[in-house]
Amino acid sequence: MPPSSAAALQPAPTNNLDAFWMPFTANRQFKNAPRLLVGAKDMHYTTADGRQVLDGTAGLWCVNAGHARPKIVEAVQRQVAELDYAPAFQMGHPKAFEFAARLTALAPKGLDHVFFTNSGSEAVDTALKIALAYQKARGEGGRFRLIGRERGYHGVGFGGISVGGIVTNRKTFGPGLPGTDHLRHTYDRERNAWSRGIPEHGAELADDLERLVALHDASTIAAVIVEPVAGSTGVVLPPKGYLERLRALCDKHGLLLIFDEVITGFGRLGAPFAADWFGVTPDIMVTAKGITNGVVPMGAAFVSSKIYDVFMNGPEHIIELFHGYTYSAHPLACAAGLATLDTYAEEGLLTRASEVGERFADALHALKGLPHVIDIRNIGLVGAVELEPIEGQPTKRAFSAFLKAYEKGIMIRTTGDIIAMSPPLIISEAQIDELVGTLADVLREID
Ligand code: PXG
Repeated sequence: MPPSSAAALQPAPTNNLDAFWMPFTANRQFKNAPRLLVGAKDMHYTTADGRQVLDGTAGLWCVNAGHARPKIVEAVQRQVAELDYAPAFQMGHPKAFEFAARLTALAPKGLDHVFFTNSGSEAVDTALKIALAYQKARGEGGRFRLIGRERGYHGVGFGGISVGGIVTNRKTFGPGLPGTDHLRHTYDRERNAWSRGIPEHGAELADDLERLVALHDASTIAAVIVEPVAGSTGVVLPPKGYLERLRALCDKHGLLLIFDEVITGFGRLGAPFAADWFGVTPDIMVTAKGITNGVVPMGAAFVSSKIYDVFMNGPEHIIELFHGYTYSAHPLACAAGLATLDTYAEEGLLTRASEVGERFADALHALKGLPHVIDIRNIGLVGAVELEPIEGQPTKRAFSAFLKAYEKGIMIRTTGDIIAMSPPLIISEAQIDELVGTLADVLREID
């Protein structure tokens, strides 16, 4: 064996941080002062230096039932020994069908079919492709446009960044998907600052869709995709009546409405899905994250029968939709997902955010008046604290808050100069106070 191959078989030294190009991370900053997590249980992470850190973000908005929950751990362990993989195309395994049936029983009425993916980004792509294929299949192939919204986040695939509305995620990657356009975002600090729950003003922003219809003509538009509550851009809430109005306009113009519920799905707001919370049902619902409690990667696009039935035509041996992934409905993900649904049901977690949401809101809004804070908003177990940026150095203040918070034993997320919190749905009232109380100390200490 040549010496170079022998060297490649040696275990890498644990202090080699160079090879891993970390996602959405300031790599050089991290590698100079690493923050390594080595364990997790319920509401806490254990760091490499042996500290406990309270998880204020459910990982990345995904560990809704908390960490290392026994049922889920055991289900995955059992599954890997029983059936590790089954081909996803032209073959099936029982848990995929069981999980899809359980999910559609939980989903808002009418969303009766599930297409499995491995991430939110793939679920977004799947939803957009199904929307285009549906319009073509029903003889409306001229409808090729996809409408997103400013400040929307729909993952990082080319479809998702094209309908997404975050400039840093778009500006370096060329023109993206042709035929996309964007509604105006719904953040209006002037009228809605310090909103508790859903903001009062701005339902008329949904009428922006009429502007795009007037510009492009409805006959060229396939679908509109929005997050019911935008998470990644700092918790942007829909004003009262906005989603209802958007639904009505989509119906009026024959456009499909897609809700991206990657963050809002599985109990984050206090109902199983945001569609339930708002009483507005989309034609397609995109999910991921909480679908498996973050334990095994998975995403899913829920689709109405109106859409599915259009495809179930023609000769029976022909594949109806040329789309799918090697790991669609992976056995480990399905096992994790089924155990996750059991855990959610047994502990009432999908409605728990509505029970502790008031306590969370009280704690958060008490931060008003602390240094740098210019807005606070919340819904269910999601909260955002917006800071005044340091002049000429946007994002720096919030990032300092993130570092200081980690030092003090809480995990928060920042985007721009906004601090977001979305703790596991098992958080206790005392832990809410600890999380927000520690954040208050952080805000007093940073520049
Ligand atoms: N849609 C929405 C609404 C999301 O929030 C995705 C799609 C993409 O999912 P995947 O699984 O491909 O990452 C997301 C992901 C944050 C943060 O801190 C948010 C996400 C991911 C990582 C961090 O705001 N959202």
